[in-house]
Amino acid sequence: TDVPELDARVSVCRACPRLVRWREDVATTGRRASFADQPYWGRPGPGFGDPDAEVLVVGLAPAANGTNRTGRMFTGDRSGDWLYAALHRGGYANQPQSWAAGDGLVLTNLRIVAAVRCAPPDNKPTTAEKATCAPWLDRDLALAAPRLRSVLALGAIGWDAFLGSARRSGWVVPKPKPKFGHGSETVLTTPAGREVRLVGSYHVSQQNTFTGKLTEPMLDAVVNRLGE
Ligand code: DU
Ligand code: SF4
Repeated sequence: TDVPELDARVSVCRACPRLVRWREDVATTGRRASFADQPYWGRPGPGFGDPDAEVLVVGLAPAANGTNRTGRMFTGDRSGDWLYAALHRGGYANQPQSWAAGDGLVLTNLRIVAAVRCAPPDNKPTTAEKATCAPWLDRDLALAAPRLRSVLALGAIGWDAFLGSARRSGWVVPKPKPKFGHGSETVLTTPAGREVRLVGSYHVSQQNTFTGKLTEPMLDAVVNRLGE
């Protein structure tokens, strides 16, 4: 399997009945009024970015009217406005905004994936759904591992998902389990002996950015750690 094939395969996954129903309900009868005239993707969000990336970003899950509408990670929602602006400032994105597929956005040396690939009700996947989706992250990790240098985990769910994936994949993970926080860092070792830096960031969701819990300088600081 290569990265494009993995993205194609995850795009048609139907393993979680509750999430399949939700993603399709939102896409058909549940569209946000301002997007009512648009087609919705209504499927899992595949990874997005540079298939040969040395940097991986691990998000939570697609937003119902964001990725679940546009089919691209963090595209067409407020979270994405923050994330892509920061990636542009950090030199990973050729433009600061992400409107929709076909907008010309190109990521260099960075790929974005998520802990759960289908939009969950209230942005809250269940424990069982996180476990069911984890093998997709494992496959991303396996494909990225030979080149991977650093990982940015957005929120505790992204952090835990990545650590779980690394452990299942035979990586050396520090004990006790590294604690998530904004700016938390730990170093993991792949089975081939490569060191990979994991950096934590508060999630770019509106509940953090609107309240000032996450500021642009805070986000820039963690993005800057990824290339060091
Ligand atoms: O506020 P919002 O941009 O509509 O995002 C809602 C929710 O989904 C928030 O918790 C961030 C998360 N999210 C994500 O993890 N990955 C994405 O691609 C888009 C949003
Ligand atoms: Fe498949 Fe993951 Fe979506 Fe569940 S959340 S249906 S495992 S892609």
